Amino acid sequence: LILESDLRKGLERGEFYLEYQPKMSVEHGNILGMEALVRWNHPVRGPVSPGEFIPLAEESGLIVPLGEWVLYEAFRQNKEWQNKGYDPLCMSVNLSIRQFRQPRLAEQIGRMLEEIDLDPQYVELEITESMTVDKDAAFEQLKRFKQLGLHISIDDFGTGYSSLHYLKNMPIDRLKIDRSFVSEVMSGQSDAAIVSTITSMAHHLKLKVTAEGVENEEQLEFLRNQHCHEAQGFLFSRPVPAGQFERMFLKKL
Ligand code: G
Ligand code: G
Ligand code: NA
Ligand code: MN
Repeated sequence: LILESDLRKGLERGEFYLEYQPKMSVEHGNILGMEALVRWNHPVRGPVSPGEFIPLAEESGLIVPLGEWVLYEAFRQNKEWQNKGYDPLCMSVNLSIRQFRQPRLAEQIGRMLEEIDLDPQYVELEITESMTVDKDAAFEQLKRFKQLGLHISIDDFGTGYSSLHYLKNMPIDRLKIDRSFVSEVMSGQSDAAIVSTITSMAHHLKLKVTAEGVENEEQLEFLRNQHCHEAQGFLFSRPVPAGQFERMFLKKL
């Protein structure tokens, strides 16, 4: 059993680190960006999955300092890669609901970007549909993010509290089709229909679209036929630590 005190100590002792998963062009196969994913290596328990510790961090409120660390580390790493002369890429960072509800989050992100001297066009924030339930507050927050120059995507699209209303009204840039639909795209008729419909809707709404959880060539071919821009998944790579990501995917200009 993971306890709140383990999480707190883990943060103090620097037991967290980030892994990165590439986001690839469906048409050309080149890298378009990456998603940062938090990892915890507990000194006694070993690796603890985020599926376990993120909910606990949410409940205890520790997600706020943990999420701040994640944002800072993702920005810092992205800037380090740019300073090394690699072709600059946009890095996605997941936000949790508790973080998203902090009215001062945008201001805080703005300060981090200034301190690190990272151009906001190289940052994408991933939110989920459930965060837009409180429409007015979500709209205000997203507007602040857009004013900073950040990109915004809706993660796990299609699994949450789905209202098409916010697609019309919220200032978002991208839909990320949940991997549960993508994984069944060759076997389930309804999943194929859902993926192609989301992709086509995104095009009509002038939103970008990413398919998550792409694991084989057949799924990629399906996405290519649907003119889906971007794909992410084990076909290209699992999330990997920074050094490995750099060797595998980053190219000098
Ligand atoms: O990477 P993995 O499949 O183990 O992630 C499991 C879950 O944890 C996913 O839902 C993912 O979005 C979430 N997650 C990973 N990193 C972060 C993070 O930095 N912040 C938040 N809020 N969630 C994350
Ligand atoms: O909820 P979110 O979409 O942020 O979760 C991202 C997580 O999904 C990553 O941490 C990663 O472990 C997992 N993931 C990424 N690609 C694949 C894939 O191709 N197949 C499966 N099963 N999981 C994946
Ligand atoms: Na995500
Ligand atoms: Mn996702």
